[in-house]
Amino acid sequence: MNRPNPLPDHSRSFRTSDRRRFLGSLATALGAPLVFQDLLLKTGIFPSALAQEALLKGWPGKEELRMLSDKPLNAEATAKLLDDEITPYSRHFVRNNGLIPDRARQGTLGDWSLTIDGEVNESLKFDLDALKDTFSPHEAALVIECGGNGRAGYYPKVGGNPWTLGAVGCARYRGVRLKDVLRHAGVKSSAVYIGYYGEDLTLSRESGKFPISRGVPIEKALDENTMLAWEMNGKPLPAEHGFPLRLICPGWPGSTSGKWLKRIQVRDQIHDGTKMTGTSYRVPKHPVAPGAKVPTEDMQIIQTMPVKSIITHPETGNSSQNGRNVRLRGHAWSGKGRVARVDLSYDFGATWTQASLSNPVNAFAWQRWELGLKLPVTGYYEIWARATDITGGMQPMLVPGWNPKGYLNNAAHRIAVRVA
Ligand SMILES: Nc1nc2c(c(=O)[nH]1)N[C@H]1C(S)=C(S)[C@@H](COP(=O)(O)O)O[C@H]1N2
Ligand SMILES: [Mo]
Repeated sequence: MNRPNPLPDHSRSFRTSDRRRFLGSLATALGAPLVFQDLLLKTGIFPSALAQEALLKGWPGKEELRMLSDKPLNAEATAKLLDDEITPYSRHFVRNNGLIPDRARQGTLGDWSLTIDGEVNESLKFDLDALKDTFSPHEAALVIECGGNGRAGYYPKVGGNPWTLGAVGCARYRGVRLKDVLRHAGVKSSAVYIGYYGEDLTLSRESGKFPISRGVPIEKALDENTMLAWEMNGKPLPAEHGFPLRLICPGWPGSTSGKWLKRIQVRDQIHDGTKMTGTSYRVPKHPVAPGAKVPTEDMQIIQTMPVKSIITHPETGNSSQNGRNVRLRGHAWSGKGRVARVDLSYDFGATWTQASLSNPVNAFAWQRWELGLKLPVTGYYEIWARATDITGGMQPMLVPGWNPKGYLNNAAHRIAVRVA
């Protein structure tokens, strides 16, 4: 049986700063090396005094995030940190499968180029200036959400990073449309899929191996919202997010948005790169019992991400500042297109009130929702938010269908509020 998603859970608000203080005092009490019991903190280079130090301080520039591991770097936001319309760099989650390339760390282009090859009339190579000069610029605010966001809610537990709800962000990107670049090379009628190749190294630095190499069907690659980006929030793409160039396939699992891009291969068959096969980014074709072993041939590639929303204010566990009047806000998004409505409940789903919902600034940006609720009496409340998209897709209240890798948990977000 699936259990309800764990929540108004106050251990969730056990913040990085608290953990640091706790670990700090523990380290002082026991002396290094400290053996971590905390499953949420795992690292490739542990135990070592330096690594402990790095973890306790947080990732430079992203100290507010909850760090799941530092090698590879994996870090997520809390709901409160996602309150901005446009997620700043410091609050945007990071999901790496391998090591950040030296070129990105140094922020120097050197001999970098992007190759387009495969099922095209002419293979092409661009440096960054050539990309900027050849195609018209494209700018958009786009949600990137990891397919495993919410994984920690599945029971029985599944392997992989235990993301809660912060492996999502909506930043503003500048670059070019992928379709313009592909059309320039001339897409052959044999093209069915693209595969990306990045410059990141596997954890063991094996040459010729890629930590991840995924892609999308050619129709998605040619969609007007799919882009190659060299800027995030008005600055060159940061090291962690794919400097100098990344792919963004909005509405699809974050894993399709290749970072540190070097090559896009246009293919006459589905891509077979690292993490395209087996159980990676795949879910059962038919519903399975929790904990079931699913044969590979019964798994299918995840396409669009489901409708979802988050309550970014107030923070769970807080007391209302305004007596029985509580102002709530957050964001909603869907890989299927626009969100049509967001409803909130303070009585465990017995009644619902529709929130006001703004239009997205562009396709695949998240949408702000807001609602003022007057709670009937003082006391403790759970507040639930549930989004519905234009296809009629609606968030489930409980954790949806279990799957072997714990993808696509779009259960409604619930917070606790105390009214004095
Ligand atoms: N080259 C490369 N691209 C990658 C990855 C990676 O490890 N290497 N991780 C993918 C995954 S699983 C996700 S969810 C997104 C995360 O993007 P972000 O770190 O900018 O938030 O990048 C994707 N692109
Ligand atoms: Mo991901």
